[in-house]
Amino acid sequence: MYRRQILGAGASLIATGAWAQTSNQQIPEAPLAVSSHTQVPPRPNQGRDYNPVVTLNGWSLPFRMNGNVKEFHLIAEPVERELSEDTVARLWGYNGSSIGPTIEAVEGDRVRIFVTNRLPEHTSVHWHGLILPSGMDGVSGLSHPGIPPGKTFVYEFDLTKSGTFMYHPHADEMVQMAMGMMGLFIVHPRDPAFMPVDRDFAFLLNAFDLNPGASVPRIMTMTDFNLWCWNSRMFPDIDPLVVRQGDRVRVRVGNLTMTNHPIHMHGYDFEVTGTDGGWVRPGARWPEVSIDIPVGAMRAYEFDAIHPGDWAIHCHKSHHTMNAMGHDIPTLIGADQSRATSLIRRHQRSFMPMGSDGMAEMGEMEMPLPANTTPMMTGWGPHGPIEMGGMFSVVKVRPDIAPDDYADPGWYENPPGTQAAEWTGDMPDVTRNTDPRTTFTPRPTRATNL
Ligand SMILES: [Cu+2]
Repeated sequence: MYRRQILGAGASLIATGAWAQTSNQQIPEAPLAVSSHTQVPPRPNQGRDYNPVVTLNGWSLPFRMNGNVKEFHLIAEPVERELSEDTVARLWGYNGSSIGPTIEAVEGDRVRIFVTNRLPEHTSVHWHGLILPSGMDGVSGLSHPGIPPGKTFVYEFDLTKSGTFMYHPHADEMVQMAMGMMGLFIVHPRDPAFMPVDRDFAFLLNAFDLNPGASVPRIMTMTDFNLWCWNSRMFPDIDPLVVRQGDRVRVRVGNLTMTNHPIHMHGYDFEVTGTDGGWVRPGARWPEVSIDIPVGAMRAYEFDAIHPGDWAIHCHKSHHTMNAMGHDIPTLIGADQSRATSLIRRHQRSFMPMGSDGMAEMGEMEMPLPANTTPMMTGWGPHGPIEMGGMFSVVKVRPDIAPDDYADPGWYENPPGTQAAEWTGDMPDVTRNTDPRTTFTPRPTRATNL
C-alpha cells in the first residue's frame, strides 16, 4: 500500500516536470531510526568527501547519488521517542525519530529531497537558513500548497554555501513543532581545508510540555514548557560529548524552543565561529564561555580540547536543567512543616515533608514516581548525585581515545592533588563585613611580605 502511494505521488510529480530527468527511477529508500543513542555516521562513500557531524542521540540520513544530484527521502510521521530511559513520548517526527535525521551535504551539491507525509494533516518543510528558490522555501500556502496526508512532494535546490542550518515544518507550525518535528541540515565546505575540525557535534534545543504519566505533549503551551531537551533527549540520558585531548572541536547548536538558552561550557573558553547566516570571519570572533542561542537561531563555536576532564555543558537557565516539575509549588525554605505533616499524614501516611532545607534532597531520594516520567533532579556522578535534568551533558576529554571513538570513557579520575576536598586543619577567624557602604581595601604596602 505504502509503495503504491509513493509511486503514485511520484507519477504526479513527473507530470509537473519537476522531476523529469529521473522519471524512470524510484524514490530513494527512506531509512528509519532504530535507537535513541548517538549513531556516528560513516564517512561518505559517494559524492564529495566530508567529515560527518555527530548528532547527539541522533543520526544522519543516508543518501544516494542520482547522476550529480544527492537524493534524500524524509517521511513525516508519528513516532515514539525515549526522551529519557524513563519517559517515552508519542511525538511527530521524521523517519522514526524526533528530532528527524540530520541531513548532511556539501557546498556546491544539488540536493533532491523527497518528503512523504504520513501525518493526519498537511505539512511542509522549511529549510532554515539555506539560500534557495522561493518556491522551495517550504512555507505552506506561500511557497507551495501544503503536502496532503499520503502524498510525497519533492524539493530540489543547489547548496550555495556551507554552514549550520535546520529544517522544520512551516504548516500548522505551533502544533507540529510542539510535537517534535525538526532536524539539522549541515552543509560542509567544498574545500576540506576550510576550518577543519576533528570532532563536530550538533544538537537542537527543543522543549515539550508533557505531564508526568502522559505521553502526548500539550500543544497549546506558549512558554511554560516542563521538559527541556537536546535533540528530544534529556539528562541523565543525553550522550556525552566524547573528545580526544588535543582535538579541534566544533559544537553547533540551534534553538527551536520559545525562549533563549545561554549554553555554558565549563573548562574552556571558545570562539563563536558561525551562525545560521554563515561563518564568522577570524577577525570578528570573540572569546566566550557561555553563548546565548536566541529563538530561531543557530550558533557554532570551536575550541582546542587541551584540558582533560569531565566538563559540564548546560543551559544556564537553572529551570532548564530540571526535568518535569510543578511550577506552582510554594517556597518552604525555613518553614516548620511539622504541624502540617502530622495533619496530612492522617490522610496520606507516606507523606514526606520536603523543601524546608532547600531542594537538594530531591537529587538523592528515590521516590516512587508515576509511570512515564523522569525525576526533576537526577543523575549520579562519581562523587554523588549531580542534581540536574533537562539541558545538561558532559564534555569528556581524554588523552587515550581513538580518532573515531565516541564511546563513553566513564568518569574522569582527577590526578592526585587536583580535586577539592574537605579542610581538616584549624579554622581561622571568619571576617564579616557588616558595613552596608562600599569598603575600600587598602593597597598592600611595600612592607607586605610577598
Ligand atoms: Cu535553557
